[in-house]
Amino acid sequence: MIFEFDSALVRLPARSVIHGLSTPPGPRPLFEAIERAHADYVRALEECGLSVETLPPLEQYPDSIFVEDPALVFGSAAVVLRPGAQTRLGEVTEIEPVLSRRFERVLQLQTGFADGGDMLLTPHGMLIGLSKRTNEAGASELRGLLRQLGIDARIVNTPADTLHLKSDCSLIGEDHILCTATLAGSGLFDSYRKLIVPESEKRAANALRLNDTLLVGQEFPLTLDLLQRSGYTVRALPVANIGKLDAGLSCMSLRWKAPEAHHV
Ligand code: CIR
Repeated sequence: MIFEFDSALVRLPARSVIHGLSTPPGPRPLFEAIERAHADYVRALEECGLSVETLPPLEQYPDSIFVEDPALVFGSAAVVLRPGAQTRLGEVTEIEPVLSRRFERVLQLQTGFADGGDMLLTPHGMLIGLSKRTNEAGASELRGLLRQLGIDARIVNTPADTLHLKSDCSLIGEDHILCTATLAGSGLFDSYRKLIVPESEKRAANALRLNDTLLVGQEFPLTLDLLQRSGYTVRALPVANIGKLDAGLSCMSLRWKAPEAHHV
């Protein structure tokens, strides 16, 4: 089942996180606030039933707390990506040995660029969003790698004013998408039921479903209310400071369900 998870990797924020990328450059977040938000996030993952491994901070990579971007993980396989921001490409060298220890099979993107934030796994396969960070070369090579893992992928467009595809949408049920009005109008999710976030809460579209719980930014009361009234079990978490770095809840972990052990 697409929402079943029992394991996650996270990386502690480095002090340099306050210099992470943001477009346009806006007010800087506070380190202590990010540290607290990260601790709340890890606790939430654990309370959702995930066993969390915490990687050490990397001062030389301010955005390395956002571990979702340099890799994709599945039950027994992982794909090391090539983040499209120049200051983030080196994160690949840091995450690769970690994944090689944990996953039977690790594939590696060799050309172009692709960020994990542009990858939305659905029951019908992976959507790969072309964006400022994910280009045609990276997307098409990635589609081939995913095919080797038995996963179909479709290359789609990310709205122009958005960092990543998943900044604007999250799969919250097997056929249910939480998304911005722009993405709802794009036709991409015409075969899904859609819950559209209010214009004043666009960043609420990046939510994270883990098992039966939906993690949602606590700064988005209208969206929280809509989700609760739709019957979701919601847990609100602070995102104001990571939001200053264009990030949301999916960005701070890699999540998977470990394959069943084979007994003989
Ligand atoms: C960046 O611009 O790369 C970071 N400041 C934010 C990355 C957010 N990651 C994500 O949405 N998956």
